[in-house]
Amino acid sequence: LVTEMGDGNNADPLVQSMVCNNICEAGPVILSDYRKDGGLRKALTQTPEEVIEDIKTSQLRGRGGAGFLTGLKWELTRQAPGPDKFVLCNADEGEPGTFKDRVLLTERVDLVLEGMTVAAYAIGAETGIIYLRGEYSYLRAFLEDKMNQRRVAGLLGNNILGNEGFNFDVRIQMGAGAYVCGEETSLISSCEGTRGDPTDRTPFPVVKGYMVSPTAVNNVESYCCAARIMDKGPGWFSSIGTERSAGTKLLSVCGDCARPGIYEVPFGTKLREVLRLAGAEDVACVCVGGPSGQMVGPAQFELGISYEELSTGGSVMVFSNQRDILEVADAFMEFFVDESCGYCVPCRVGNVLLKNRLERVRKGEGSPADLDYLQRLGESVKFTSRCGLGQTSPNPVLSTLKNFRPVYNALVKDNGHGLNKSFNIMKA
Ligand code: L3W
Repeated sequence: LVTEMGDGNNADPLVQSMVCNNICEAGPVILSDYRKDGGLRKALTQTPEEVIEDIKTSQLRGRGGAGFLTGLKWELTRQAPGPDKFVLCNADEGEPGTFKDRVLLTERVDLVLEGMTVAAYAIGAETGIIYLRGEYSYLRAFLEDKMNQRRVAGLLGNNILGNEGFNFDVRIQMGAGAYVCGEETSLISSCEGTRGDPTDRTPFPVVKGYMVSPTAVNNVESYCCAARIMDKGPGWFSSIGTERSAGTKLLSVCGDCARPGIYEVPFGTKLREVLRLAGAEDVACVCVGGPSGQMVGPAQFELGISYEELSTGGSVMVFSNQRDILEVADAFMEFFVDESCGYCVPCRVGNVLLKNRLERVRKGEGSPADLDYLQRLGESVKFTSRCGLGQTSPNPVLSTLKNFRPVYNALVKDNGHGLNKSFNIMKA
């Protein structure tokens, strides 16, 4: 079951000098053996429209957590007017607990670049950008080396694989450590050389993205899936998983478990099964999807990993019975306070207020009215923030209020039931 150091075959000295990639369970789509560039070669025998149709038929959805249909995204980008189109790879893997893209960029870099090249052919782009998380700067030389190898092999550059007029190359744009740059509009701003601030949508990047041109932004794993779909066929892919979540999902499992690492599981796999694979026992809470996801308890362990039940960009953090769940939620709120870009009031101010009130409850100084306050404020921040960061940052509070209510109730039970106590101005 468990293999260590990736697929065990990586003799590249650059790889060996890098972080250990503990691939624990290999699934059929991404971590199994694959025919290198088989998907690209097949795509080039088809028209771009047929490639898009295949990706649509496969029902591939975004692997970064949002789950938009990839084929539809590519179609909209192709159809949007503009002389230049761009393929962006979101490798700004900043969600705490997520490290599956790092492994793909080390162990399956050809698959990532193959998928980007398929996307370029489909939408009609000549330029691709990998937006690489600042903390992954150690990967840069390795990736540049791989891209050079592909140029020599005719897999990047002009007239790719002898296809007259199909020109595509990729550059790396380094991130600088800001979590918000994983949000696609911030990522685009950063690629353009400006501060990595989010911008308003609409228009979506498919119409006006990088350099105000039609741009397909996809997650690292989405590109890997696209390459495999072209090789093995859309029907093969959609036969795996559930009706609304086709294919497999890479999970990075960490925390209180015996076998942390990367697992590729078919969508629909129950969380309980993931915990069993990872050797997690006496689990009180699992944070599925990182701090911006959901903190769930044993009552939710029978739910499946899927867009319809437990959605995650990859992060699965395990917390045993020995942990203080609200301390974890508090730490996550601190993360969001720190990472908010500060542009919009709900996110800049709301997260601080949420954290302060949560701390009061944790100290045993809160009342039941504080729980209502946390709920209402959390919902306000979620629905009024400008970008994905603020729209998900209250989740540690909201999901623990929902799934760990007895923990909160025990903390506030002796502290009055009205506004009087929670409205103590000295403590506000
Ligand atoms: C045209 C419509 N486009 C939705 C687009 C829209 C949306 C995107 C989601 O990653 C995302 C990531 C970050 N017409 C549209 C439309 N769209 N309705 O589709 O695409 P998807 O599902 O492929 O994205 P994803 O790969 O699942 C999630 C944001 O969420 N995010 C996540 C960060 C992720 C990383 C990472 O992958 N390394 O850090 C944080 O905020 O924007 O695009 O965004 O453009 N009717």
